[in-house]
Amino acid sequence: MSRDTIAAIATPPGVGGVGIVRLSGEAVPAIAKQFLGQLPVPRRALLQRFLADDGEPIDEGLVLYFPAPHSYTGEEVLELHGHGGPVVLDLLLQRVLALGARLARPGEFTERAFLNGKLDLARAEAVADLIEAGTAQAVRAAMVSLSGVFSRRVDALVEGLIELRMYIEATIDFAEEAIDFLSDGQVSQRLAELHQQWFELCRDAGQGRLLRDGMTVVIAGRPNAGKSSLLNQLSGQDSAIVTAIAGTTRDVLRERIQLDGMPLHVLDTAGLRDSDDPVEQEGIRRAWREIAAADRVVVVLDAVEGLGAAEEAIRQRLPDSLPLTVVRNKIDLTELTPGEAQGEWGTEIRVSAKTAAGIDALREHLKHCMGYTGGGEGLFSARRRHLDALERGGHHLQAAQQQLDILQASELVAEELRLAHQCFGEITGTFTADDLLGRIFSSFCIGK
Ligand SMILES: Nc1nc2c(ncn2[C@@H]2O[C@H](COP(=O)(O)OP(=O)(O)O)[C@@H](O)[C@H]2O)c(=O)[nH]1
Ligand SMILES: [Mg+2]
Repeated sequence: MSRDTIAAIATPPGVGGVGIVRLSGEAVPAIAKQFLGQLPVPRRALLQRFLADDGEPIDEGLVLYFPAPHSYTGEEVLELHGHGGPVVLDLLLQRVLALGARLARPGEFTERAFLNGKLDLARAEAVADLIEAGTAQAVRAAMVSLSGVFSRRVDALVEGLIELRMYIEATIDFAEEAIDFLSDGQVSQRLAELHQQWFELCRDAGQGRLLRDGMTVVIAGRPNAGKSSLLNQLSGQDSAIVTAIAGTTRDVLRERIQLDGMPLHVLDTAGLRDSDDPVEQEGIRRAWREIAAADRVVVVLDAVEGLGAAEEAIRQRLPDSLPLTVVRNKIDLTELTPGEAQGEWGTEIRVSAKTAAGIDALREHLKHCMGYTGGGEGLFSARRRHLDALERGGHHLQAAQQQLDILQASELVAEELRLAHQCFGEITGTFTADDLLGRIFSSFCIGK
C-alpha cells in the first residue's frame, strides 16, 4: 500500500536535551539522502549532520533508519535525534517537509502501524493509554495490554465463536439431522463455555477500564454538612474553602485522587438548599447537573443536626439509578464510632472530616462498591469502547442461547453468533468503521 510520507516532532514542545523528528513513508530514503548526504545503515545509531538546502548544517545528532517493514509503522522510518530546542527542531521539520514529507496528524504513526498490521486496535489504544497513564498501576496495565494480553483473550473468544459457528453451519446443510445436532448437548455446552469466557473477560476489562478512567463521585448535601471538609480530607489537600458560613462553596471543585491506583474524580458542590442569592442558585444548579452525570453520589449528613426535611428533599430528587453512599459527618461532636453502620437510610459511613476518623473506612467502601479489587497482577487497561463492544456481543451470545433453547433453529443461532463475532472483532479492529479509527487516533499526541 503506498501512502505519502509523514513527519512530526515526536518530543514534547519546549526545551530539552534531545528533540526527535520522526518520518515514515516511501520517500524516507530519498529524503535521507538529501538531508544527510547518504542513506544511513539500517538500525544503527550514527552521528550525522543534518543539512539545510545550501549544504550548511542545521544541527547534528543521531540518526536511526528502520527499513520497511521492520519498523514501528511497518513503513520506511527515519528518526533524527537533534538538540531539543524549539527553533532547531522546527528548522529540521521544515527542511524534511520541503523535501517532500507532509506534517503528520495526531496518532498517524500508530494509525499506520495498525493499518499495516503491526498492532491490533486494542494494542494501539494501549500505546496512548501508556502515554497518558496517571498512576504506576495504570502504566503497568497499559503495558500488559500493549503486550497483547487483552487482544489474545478477545481472539481466543472469537476463535471459540468461529469454531462453534462452523459446527452449526455445517448442520444447516443437513436439515434432517440438524435438530439432532443441536439437541445432543454439544452446542449448548460450548455456548455455555463461551459465555463463561465472555463473563470473565468483561469482569477483567471492567477493572481495566476503572484503572484507566476512574470514577466520578459527587459530594452533595445541605450547606455546612462538611462537604468541602470531606473533599479536603480525601484529597489530602486544602483545596476547598471551609468556613462556618453556610453557602461558602458555589463553584464545582474537582480533585483527582487515587484509591490503590484507581483514579477517582471527586467533585465538591454547593450546598443544596433554597436560596435567593443568584450566585448560589447557579452553584446549586451546577451541583445538580454534576450529580446527574456522576457514577456515584456521596450525600453528607450532619451527625449533630440529624436528618430533617432538607435531607429528605435531597434524597427525593436523586435519580433512582444513581448509586448512593451516605456519609454521616462530624461524629467527633457525638458519641458515634467511626466506620460502617446502619442508619435511617441504610448503610452509612460515619466519619469526622475534621479528625479524619472513619475516612479510611470511606475509602475502602468506595473501592469496594465500585467493584475495584485492587491492582492485581495481569490487570490490563481497557476502555469504555471495549466494554460497549463486549456488552453488545454478550447480548448476541444470550440470544443465541435462547434460539437454541426455544426454537432449536440452527440458522438463527448461527446468525446471533456471527453478530457476536462482529462485536468482539471491533475491539481488536477486525471489523471497524473508518470514522471510529479517526476518532481513536485523533486523540493521540502528534508524533505518536
Ligand atoms: N466538629 C466538626 N466540624 C466539622 C466537621 N466537618 C466540617 N466541620 C465544620 O463545619 C463547617 C462547614 O464545613 P464545610 O466543609 O465548609 O461544609 P460544606 O458547606 O458542606 O462544604 C466548618 O466550620 C467546618 O469546620 C467535622 O467532622 N467535625
Ligand atoms: Mg462547601
